[in-house]
Amino acid sequence: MVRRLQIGVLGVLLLAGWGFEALHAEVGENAWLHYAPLDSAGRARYESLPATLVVLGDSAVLRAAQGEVIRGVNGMTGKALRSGKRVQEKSIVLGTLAAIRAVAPGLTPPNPLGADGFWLVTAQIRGFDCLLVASPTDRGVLYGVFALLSKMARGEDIATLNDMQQPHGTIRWVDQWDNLNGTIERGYAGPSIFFEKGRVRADLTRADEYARLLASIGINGCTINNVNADPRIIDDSFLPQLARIADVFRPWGVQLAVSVDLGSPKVLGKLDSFDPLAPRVIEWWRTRVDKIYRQIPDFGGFVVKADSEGRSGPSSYGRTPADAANTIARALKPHGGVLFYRAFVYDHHLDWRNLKNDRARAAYDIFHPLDGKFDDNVIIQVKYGPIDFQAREPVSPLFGGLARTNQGIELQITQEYTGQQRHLCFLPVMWKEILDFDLRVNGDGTPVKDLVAGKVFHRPAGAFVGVANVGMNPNWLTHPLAMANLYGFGRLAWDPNLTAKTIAEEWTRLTFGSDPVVVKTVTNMLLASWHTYENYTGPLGAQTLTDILGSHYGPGIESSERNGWGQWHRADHEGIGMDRTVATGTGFAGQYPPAIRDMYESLQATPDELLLFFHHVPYTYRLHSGKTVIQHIYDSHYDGAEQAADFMREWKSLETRVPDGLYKDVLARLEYQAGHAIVWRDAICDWFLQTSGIPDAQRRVGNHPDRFEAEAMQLKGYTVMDLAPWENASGGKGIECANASGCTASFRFDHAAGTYEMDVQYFDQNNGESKFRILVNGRQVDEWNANEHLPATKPGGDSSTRRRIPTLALQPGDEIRIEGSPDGEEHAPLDYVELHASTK
Ligand code: GCW
Repeated sequence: MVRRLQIGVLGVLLLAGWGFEALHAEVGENAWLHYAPLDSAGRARYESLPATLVVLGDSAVLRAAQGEVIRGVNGMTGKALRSGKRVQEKSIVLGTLAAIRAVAPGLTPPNPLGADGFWLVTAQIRGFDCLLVASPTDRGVLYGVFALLSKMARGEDIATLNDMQQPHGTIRWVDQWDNLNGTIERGYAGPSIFFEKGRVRADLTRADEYARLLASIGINGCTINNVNADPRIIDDSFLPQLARIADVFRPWGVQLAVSVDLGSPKVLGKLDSFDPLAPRVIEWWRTRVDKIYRQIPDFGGFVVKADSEGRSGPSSYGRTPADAANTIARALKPHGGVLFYRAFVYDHHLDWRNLKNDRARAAYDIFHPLDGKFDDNVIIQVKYGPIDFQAREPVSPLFGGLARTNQGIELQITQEYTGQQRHLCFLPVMWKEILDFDLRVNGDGTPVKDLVAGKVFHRPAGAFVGVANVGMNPNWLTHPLAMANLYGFGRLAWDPNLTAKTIAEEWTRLTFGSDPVVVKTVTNMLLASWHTYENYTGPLGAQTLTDILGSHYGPGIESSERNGWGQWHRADHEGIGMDRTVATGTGFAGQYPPAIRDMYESLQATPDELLLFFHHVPYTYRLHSGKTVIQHIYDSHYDGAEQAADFMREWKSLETRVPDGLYKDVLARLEYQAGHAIVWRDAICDWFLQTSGIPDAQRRVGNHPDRFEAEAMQLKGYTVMDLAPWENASGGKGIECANASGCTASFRFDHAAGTYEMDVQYFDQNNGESKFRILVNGRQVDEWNANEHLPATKPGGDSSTRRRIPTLALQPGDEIRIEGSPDGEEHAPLDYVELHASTK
């Protein structure tokens, strides 16, 4: 049946010159769906692609698929496809298997296909060579179309095709944490694409474009509002507005879902209770859900966050999560809806003095005893680790603790704890480690990817959920390279057996074109970036040592200690780490199946990268690597900061190979990251040096011969300030200017004559736009405004920013003067200047 399409090589010469166009791709709204003109070789490869597109059947989804083929082929090859209803010549044919069987009775896929799966095949229909995109469902046809266009955009040969793909799991959703007022919790890319001022936006263009992007990577559902849910989302007045979003999602096969507040029957329904077992409450949910389905017949379901971080929950009535989940699930059941109940339930008022207390235990302690008590349309949504989206955590033991309950994994695309899209951090590398981790539930062979797809325990459902939080920013996630995370989430939800490298290469090709130098460089940067980020932000599984009580962005090492939130690392003068063993600690390790429990229970068997998650050890403890813990902390932070600087160098090698605007945009972000990585490095190294009293064997920590501290300069108007926490400024101090007319800080250069690279470390708050000028012997060499929107209203680790002057000729005795002009609440704050002999 499978035939080779006659793809000719005509026109190679005619088409030369298209390659240049391909260079002008940009990221923007189209993300990885540019369909930029192919280069001459690419166009030649698809020269004899059929000129006719036949769609068998009619539906909104098939029309979207048809439109996409026309758009894609036109964009890439310049050809305008003719549309037809019957195969009367060589054609591209889209249709369900049933429709295809009607025109070509013998044509069946080699293996059975499930819903959403597709078959791309070259075959003859009525004697004509055809390229078929077939699936049991319209949505599968749409997925097949995107797969075909992706192959073309990446220059794959499609002359002979016989490619069957079936998604690993049935439910592949993204969650958005959008608030009705248009803000997004932990969103770093501008306001909501769905809501504005308490209502659904009048213009849903971006929602439509988003659904298209999601469909292109196989995502079939989207929960549009914050899990910290506003009850009004399912109010009568809101339902027609939700229906409008469902209308723009529908052609792309994306089901609409919303997060609901468990207290809704009381807050919205004005009942005297929200007890999930009270008959009037049960009835309230039933009626509410019926109303929703009357307006949105293909509504996907609800997500519930309850008894967590101040949200109301069944515990108020002595009821269990299963009681609450089932009540709502039973209302959804007749309509085919599902209920996601989040396992992120924990007490944030834990007593930190009790060494047996452990937040990591909460999910398993609460949900494992309820295994088997949840209805079949409930899915327990489990964050990948037992704490909270840290850059390094072990996998949640709950994945192994639900055998008679549906479960899904929750991954975080929005980089809450991984640099907030200001730092490059390609997460599929981490996600792969999690998904491939074998929990050995019944002996070997139970990796997380199979548990959460329902394959191990033969569950009716399983799910991959990614918290995306895209916003109105044209690049969706702001940092152009962060889009690789959204792409990678979808690809892994579809096929968790793909490698991170394959995903990185695919995304790079689709986004930047196929220049091998670009593909190799960007892929390498992506693949290195998570380890790099981990290296400079948190050691050996002790979690991201960030400001846990505020922004979750810059360093804040002690903020996690001595409070009820339970993200303790327990570092003191002697050692660091949380003892989570059964033998002497919190017992968390005992929640894993025996083989895994034994590994984590043993100090020797625990892998270095998770050592401090499971054990409290002295700083002098020797790792498998041979290094002591303290030296590892120093080295990894220096390595991480170096690697971040390397990203900049690598990107610079692409200057002539990527579009100029995009080149500059990414370069500026990488420059910022390299500077902020040093802030992280120094904060963590200085803090551990002071706390442990053990010096760095390489004498780097606390020793900065090229640094000129602002507080040691000659100050006019500027005053010295102490920073809290102290480690977030070099030497614990900085300077600030309270004079509206400005201040100066100056010093005499006393190193050897030469050309230098000068870094000015200042604090860029979001409540003012100070101005800085740099003068050498009275001559201005640089000036800038501190106008970034960092999550900070005061000088500290979130606001600390580097300005680099790449080349500066200096002689001993030169006067270097910094003039700072404050603005608003920002007092032109400065930390230090560093001068390195220029390598240029
Ligand atoms: O990590 C925490 C975030 C909260 C979030 C919560 C959750 C939506 O800091 O902003 O709330 O997790 O996942 O529920």
